[in-house]
Amino acid sequence: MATHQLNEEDTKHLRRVSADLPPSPPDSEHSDSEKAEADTQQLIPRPSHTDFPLPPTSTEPTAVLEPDKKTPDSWLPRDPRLIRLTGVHPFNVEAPLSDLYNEGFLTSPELFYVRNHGHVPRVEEADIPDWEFTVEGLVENPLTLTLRDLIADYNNVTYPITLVCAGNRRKEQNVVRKTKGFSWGAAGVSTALFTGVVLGDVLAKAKPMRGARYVCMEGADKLPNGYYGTSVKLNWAVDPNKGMMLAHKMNGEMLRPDHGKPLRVVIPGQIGGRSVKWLKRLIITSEPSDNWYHIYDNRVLPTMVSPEESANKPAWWMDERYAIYDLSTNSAIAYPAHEEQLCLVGSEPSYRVKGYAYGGGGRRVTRVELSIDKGVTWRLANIDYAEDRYREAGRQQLYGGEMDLEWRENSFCWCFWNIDMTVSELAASNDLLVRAMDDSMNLQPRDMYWSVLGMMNNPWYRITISKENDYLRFEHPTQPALMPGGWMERVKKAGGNLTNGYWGERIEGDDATEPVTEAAAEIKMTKHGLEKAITIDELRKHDGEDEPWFVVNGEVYDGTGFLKEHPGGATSIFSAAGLDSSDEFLAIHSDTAKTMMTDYHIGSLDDDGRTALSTNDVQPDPSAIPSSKFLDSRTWKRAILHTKTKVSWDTRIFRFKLEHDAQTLGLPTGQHLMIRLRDPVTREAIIRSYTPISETSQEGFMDVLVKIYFDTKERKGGKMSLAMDSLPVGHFVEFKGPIGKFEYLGNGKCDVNGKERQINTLLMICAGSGITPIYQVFRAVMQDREDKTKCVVLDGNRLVGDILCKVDLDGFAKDNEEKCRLLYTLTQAPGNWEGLKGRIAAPLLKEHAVREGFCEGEAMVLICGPEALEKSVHKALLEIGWKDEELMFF
Ligand SMILES: Nc1nc2c(c(=O)[nH]1)N[C@H]1C(S)=C(S)[C@@H](COP(=O)(O)O)O[C@H]1N2
Ligand SMILES: [Mo]
Repeated sequence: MATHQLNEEDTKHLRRVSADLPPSPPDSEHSDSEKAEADTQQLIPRPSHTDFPLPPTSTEPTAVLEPDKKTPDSWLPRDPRLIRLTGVHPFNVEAPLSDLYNEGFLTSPELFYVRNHGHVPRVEEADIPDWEFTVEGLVENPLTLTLRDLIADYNNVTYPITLVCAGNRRKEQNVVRKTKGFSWGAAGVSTALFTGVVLGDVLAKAKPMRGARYVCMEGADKLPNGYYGTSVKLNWAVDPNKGMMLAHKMNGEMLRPDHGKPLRVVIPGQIGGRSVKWLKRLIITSEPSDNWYHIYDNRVLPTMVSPEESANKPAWWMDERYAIYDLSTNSAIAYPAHEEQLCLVGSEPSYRVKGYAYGGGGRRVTRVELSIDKGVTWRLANIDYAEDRYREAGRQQLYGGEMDLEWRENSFCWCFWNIDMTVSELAASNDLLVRAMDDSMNLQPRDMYWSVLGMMNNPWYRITISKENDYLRFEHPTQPALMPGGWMERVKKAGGNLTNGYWGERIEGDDATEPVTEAAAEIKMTKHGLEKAITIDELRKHDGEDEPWFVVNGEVYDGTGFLKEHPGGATSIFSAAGLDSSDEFLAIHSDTAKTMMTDYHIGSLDDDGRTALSTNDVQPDPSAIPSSKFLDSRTWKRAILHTKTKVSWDTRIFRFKLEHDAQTLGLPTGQHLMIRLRDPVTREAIIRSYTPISETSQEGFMDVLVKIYFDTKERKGGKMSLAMDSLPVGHFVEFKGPIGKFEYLGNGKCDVNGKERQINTLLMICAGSGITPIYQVFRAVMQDREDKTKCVVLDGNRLVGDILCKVDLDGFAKDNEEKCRLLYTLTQAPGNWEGLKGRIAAPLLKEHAVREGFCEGEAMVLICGPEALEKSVHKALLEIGWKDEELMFF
């Protein structure tokens, strides 16, 4: 431990004499993986003192990619090879597994996986030396340091460190049962040489006080739930063996923006989520971080806790026992690659199987084993620990930091392994399995431990082998993101139970019925026995109003049959035609609606079609001339949150900027739009429909009035409204529309589900925020002097203060006494209240929603409120004598 502590003299000397090595050596060695093989295959002489891996040749991307142009990261060039795991934004990516492995032990920054919870904070070149961060909390000597001070006043060190996202290999969990996390393949792992200052040295300067136990860290990225932050234990942070550092360089160059430029924490051996990027604050505390992302991210809850249970009981998240720190032992096969083919005729007699492995908490991988008989017998693979070569190199200067791993026993990097197998034994087997063990004998399990966030997935990595004519074909378990492929999906589709202990295969002699799995509990929306493959071209022929087809979870449905009955109106089906509408469909529909889908199921989209659709989730061509109307019924469009105005304690007006100043929203009066937000951590889509309150002719922006349903002791708050409330200004939201089966055309003319109708009276019944669609129509009638339509508004609320848009409503009513009656009713009316009292129910309706006096079709009732209210109003109105055709529920 003492060996790494250099005395003053030493460091001064080192700093003076040592020049930085160049970022990449001239035409550097052969790829590291090749070298790994050479090392382990034969006895080779001890490497010379500088024979440790240096970074592969790297080219910093210079072009901003098309998809990024419409996001807050539109200034940031990136590598197009990276696979996007969460649509376009935020940027969460992994390299194709073969590309990652081919890079060798060190990964170039442009291919290094990225996990961003939101936009990337931007720092100007000139401001980098002045980047400030603080050390505060339970310290005797609080510090505010600039990056310049940090680099100049402290010793700099350089170490190779592997970072791994806790979600690495999560796609496998998602295939078994959907978790709340997005689908990482097996390339959520990368290694670099990090240069920076030992965290303990900075903490020592700040002098933690008695009682201090945790180091909380916070980044500069403001997210919907605050700045990203988390914590680790203080006693780890001050332990030189743990290697924690504040890094400013990666592979010898300044950190790239996606990786925390200009300063990040690097916590070796632990899940990547603890390594806070764009570091602004270190806060020393007596308790673990209370940051939202510390609590609701990076945990492995017990396997029986379902997504619903975890959402309903926050206590599961608060339990620090389920927080994860050290990585779990893991390994994966890189070669054979997914869909690699091996020709049986004329090929080499043996094949070299290769891959990576890593341990957690600095524990070394001590064995990697492979099986070709389903885990009955195992063979030892050769392991190459490139990290050892840095150890053997002794003390070196590298990239302006001291590199000295000789004294440190920990292994903080991945290792590469390989094993030769004969082609004939591969041909005789159905699968190839790998597992690793560390020096605490932690062995990767056979079975998956499923959990709500799908983290730390590390069962044996299995690839299947199938024989096709003269070829062997290999399949990995999954493909990252929404990309189809992999044996897991295939087995699941064929009805196999992936959790039966045999990877979903039927075992001979086992004719017991399959255990009931969670998947079986999902509502079946497909037609039994229907096996029809549909191509993307066939689907695209049905993207109009004639026989609209749409896709949910890869299955194709014909919407023609329910154009008339669909509660969302025919437009919502037309707008899904030819597209993948899984998100919207699943978010909005009830189990009953889902069951009805079997009747409309007409086939399954083939694999090429699925790929084509899944990569379709990009924004429309940004070079196209922006249209005069913002809304597009067929694609989600983004608008940036411009301002938030607090109207009352629980109501806000959100103003969104449209694409350009002359653009209007494009929402017909009486119609709605859908808003889509993604839960910043779980990436789960939340979709609700709203009616903006800004005028339809408004240019450049729109206003949406939202009532926030906060959590109370009795019940959970509203997912959507809480997510909206926590949105930072500058963040985008997605919109799609218009939807709805009612449109007010003016002068009493209405369009109801495609049919025009002439009325002379509108009765409008609403409660709470149900006023917003009503308000649109009401305002249109009131503002038009020519429009003689009579309006009666019955608006129910609890307190006077709860009445939304009251000033505007009153203003319109006052100017239009001849055609308008505005009735408010309160359930908790104050003493001096002159309006109606009581809830909107039969007695009130009998008095104010009289049917008598109207001829057939002369009047319409528009109703908008909570479901329970709509139901009771419906019943009461029918009793009063209204007909269903005269009622319109929003
Ligand atoms: N400030 C900040 N730090 C962050 C994150 C983030 O979104 N914001 N993501 C974390 C997660 S979950 C991981 S896995 C790593 C990823 O580091 P990388 O993007 O450099 O690979 O950064 C961590 N640090
Ligand atoms: Mo992560």
